[in-house]
Amino acid sequence: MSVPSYESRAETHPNAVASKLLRLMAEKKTNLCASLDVHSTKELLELADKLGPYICLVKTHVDILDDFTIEGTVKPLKALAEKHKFLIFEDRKFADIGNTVKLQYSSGVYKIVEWADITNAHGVTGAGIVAGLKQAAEESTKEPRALLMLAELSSKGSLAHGAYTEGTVGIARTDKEFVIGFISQKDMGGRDEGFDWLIMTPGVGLDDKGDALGQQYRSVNDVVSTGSDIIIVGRGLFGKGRDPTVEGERYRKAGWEAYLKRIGKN
Ligand code: 5BU
Repeated sequence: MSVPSYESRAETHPNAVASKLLRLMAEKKTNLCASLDVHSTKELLELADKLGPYICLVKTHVDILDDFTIEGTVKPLKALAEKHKFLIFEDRKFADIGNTVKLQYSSGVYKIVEWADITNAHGVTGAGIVAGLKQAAEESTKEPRALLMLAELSSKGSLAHGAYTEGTVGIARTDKEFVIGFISQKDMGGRDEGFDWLIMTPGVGLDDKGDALGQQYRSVNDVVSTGSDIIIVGRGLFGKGRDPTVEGERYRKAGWEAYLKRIGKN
């Protein structure tokens, strides 16, 4: 079964972040998200600048940074996002009751809601997590915001499968506008019910099979053929002394060719 193109999905998606993302993916011919897990703002910004032309999205874990500040980290990262046309996804993995995640999303040191186009949440605490995060977004910023639910994980022995995954998909159904899709390893359906969920997939690597701490890598072709819309790659782009410019173009090309095959244009 062929799948609609990114362009056509951009036209009809109910969430402005998802539309913008799908549009810039089509323009830049990339479905690559760079996962930049580094210790310093300097490394983060250097990687974002080098990888910028090849990516649609930068994924951050800002609590890894030793020197995070809004002025020093977020402002220049936002400027790079403008320069290269990519969006920002803070991989915060919220997992608490609605009232707590509302506070965690909007306050503290990171104030994620003020700068991250996209963030994500576990379904373990129930649908209140979506409502809490959405309230924070509505009360804190005029910018559009979007949420991904964590339906499946890439790591060995993950408990997120079967009934848990189905339950998480059920939570996503509670808000068609704010929840734009899933972190998962495969398509989660929904199209016949009018949902256009974006599937973003971590655990992607062309050279390694995994790491010593349970990460498992699948190839670009493999994840796109099972329904991934956006491939999330971290160490494959810059680990082990790799050149991010070379690897950025390599993963971009592999992701784009796999996408063309999936939509039946290749
Ligand atoms: P890597 O360097 O490509 O292994 O980094 C993968 C990133 O994706 C890293 O930031 C993880 O926190 C994130 N991740 C993951 O690897 N697997 C998952 O199932 C989820 C997130 Br959810």
